[in-house]
Amino acid sequence: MFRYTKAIVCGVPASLPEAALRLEADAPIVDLELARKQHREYIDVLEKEMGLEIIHIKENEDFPDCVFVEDPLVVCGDTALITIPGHASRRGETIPLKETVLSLGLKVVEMKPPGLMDGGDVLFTGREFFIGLSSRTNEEGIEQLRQCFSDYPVTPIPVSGSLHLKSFCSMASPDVIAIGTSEPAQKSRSIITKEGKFPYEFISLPSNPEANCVFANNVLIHGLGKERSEFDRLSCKKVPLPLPELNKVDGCFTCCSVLIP
Ligand code: CIR
Repeated sequence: MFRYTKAIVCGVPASLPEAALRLEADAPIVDLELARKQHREYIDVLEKEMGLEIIHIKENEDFPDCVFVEDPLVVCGDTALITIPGHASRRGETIPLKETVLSLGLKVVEMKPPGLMDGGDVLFTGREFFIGLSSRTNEEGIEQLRQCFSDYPVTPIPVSGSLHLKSFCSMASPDVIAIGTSEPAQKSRSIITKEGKFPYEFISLPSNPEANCVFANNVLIHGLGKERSEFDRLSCKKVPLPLPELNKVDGCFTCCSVLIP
């Protein structure tokens, strides 16, 4: 579980600060150079700490959100689901990702209209899927994911007040979910507990972005400062990074890579 060999990433386009989508119209402007530096540091950890081979897609200025590769592509086992991203401006991002997964020899399934899905809504626990029913992911998209990964249970979770399900929760270790303390996050926690098919432990984080971390190959990338202790009880190696500058346009750690077993 959570063993991977490769990570697909995409560069940060210069068009991002001006043109990336954002929930808050008056969000502070992204510092492009800082965002690129943090993105390189993140890729370094994927490569050097997690031992992943990096597959780098060149950024495309026509797609200001293209660094967020998690949304157009969901990979589980040997199958890649190319989604139809929920926002029309992001749909063309699927083209290079489809070419990439085909070249890796994965089985490729393409979502069909009226299905819509952003991978940021897809929480895979290693045993089952929880999927955010959000402004980007609809019931038809969830049904197509269910058919695509039919070996696993799929439980929808309504998401409001945040962009995606993983805007406030993510896997911190096998069977351990990091989750925010906001009201929507806590509602989701209760659905995971009541409707999930397997038991999980939870680690509560005071802010939603802090609850988004990446766990792979027994290494955890997270955004908590060194003085914080919430993840101390996990036995994996922990690598703190600054919370991404990209958070200003609703990006977080999971959204900047797609991991391939
Ligand atoms: C968007 O609104 O689509 C981007 N600005 C942010 C996407 C972040 N994706 C993710 O967390 N999976």
